[in-house]
Amino acid sequence: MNKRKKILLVREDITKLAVDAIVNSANKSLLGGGGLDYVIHKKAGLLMKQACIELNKLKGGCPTGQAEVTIAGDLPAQYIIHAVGPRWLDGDHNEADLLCSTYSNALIKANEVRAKKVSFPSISIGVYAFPKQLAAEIAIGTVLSTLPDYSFIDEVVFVIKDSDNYQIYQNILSNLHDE
Ligand code: AR6
Repeated sequence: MNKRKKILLVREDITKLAVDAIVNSANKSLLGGGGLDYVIHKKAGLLMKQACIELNKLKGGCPTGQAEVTIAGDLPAQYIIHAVGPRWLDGDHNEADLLCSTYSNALIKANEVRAKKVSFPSISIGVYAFPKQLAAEIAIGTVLSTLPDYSFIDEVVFVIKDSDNYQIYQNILSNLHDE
């Protein structure tokens, strides 16, 4: 990968980060829900909510594996990329490919708004019950393999709230460094 590009791991609350774009674990309606989506909608406030309502009216929401972008409202970031990950069923419903697309499409949207620094949560591993190890491998693998394609993005930060999941990311990233 281009030496200027960085992938970082932090244990933080993603809503506190003053980066160019944070990614939200959204649902197809884009109108908010539980988990991180709830917190982001609550903290971002009415203008961001209004932008989601417009997208819902205009495009009928967002299909699984895709992403849409709005302003970040009252959050310190500039943009929110609302990415819709797959719900884990049994592994035979294209879940892995859909999660891969979710990360790629979120990066495409972030690059479109010329974001330099993009922060991702662990998409789909909460309410959508995706297995954590596989989700982390897909997240890191997709970002690593596609990051060189984006002209504006030069830093991706994985923002992990829970200690067990943080450990999973740390193990994968340190194994990569050892290779
Ligand atoms: N900062 C970073 N990560 C967080 C934060 C935070 N402030 N809060 C939670 N997480 P989830 P999903 C982590 O369930 O599985 C909603 O109803 C959390 O620990 O929010 O993609 C939507 O509307 C977990 O690891 O998203 C959808 O319907 C991760 O964020 C559905 O849930 C994602 O957990 C999406 O489910």
